[in-house]
Amino acid sequence: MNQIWALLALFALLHSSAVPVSAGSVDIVSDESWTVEGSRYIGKSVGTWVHSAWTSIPGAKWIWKSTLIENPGGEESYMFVKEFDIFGFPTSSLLTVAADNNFAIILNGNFVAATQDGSFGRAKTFDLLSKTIQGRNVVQVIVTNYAQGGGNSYSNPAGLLFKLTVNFN
Ligand SMILES: [Ca+2]
Repeated sequence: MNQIWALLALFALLHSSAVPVSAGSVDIVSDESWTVEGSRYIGKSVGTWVHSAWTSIPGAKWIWKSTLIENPGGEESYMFVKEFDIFGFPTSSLLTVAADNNFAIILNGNFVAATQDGSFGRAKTFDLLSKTIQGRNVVQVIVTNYAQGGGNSYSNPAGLLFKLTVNFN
């Protein structure tokens, strides 16, 4: 009989101390942990030189393939890739993003948005809830820097600034 009570007590203890599934929030930001892919290149993102006309997003860094761009006189594109995990069911997913010059965004294989007019002076926001999933997510951002004839790394810089805030249950 004592053994039964001991088992019941143990069960109650285990039950009460079980870790509950808790709601949370996570920020996915541009930083040095992203992968950068080009037509003949793959590497890690780096913090890039920041132009005074560029906007800012708290917690996010302007990133590029290199600190100073290598080809300011020609148009070039790189794809920035980040994998992240959401440990619950997403209840909101809000993206704030800016780029010099243009971006196209794909989340989990789904097209999100693209700009044609540049967006480095003011960030744009997008609701990504319908494309954000529980578990592993992959975001890809293709950024194109326009050519500037006679330009240099300071007159024609390039960068991506990104912050996705996901709330989950
Ligand atoms: Ca530029």
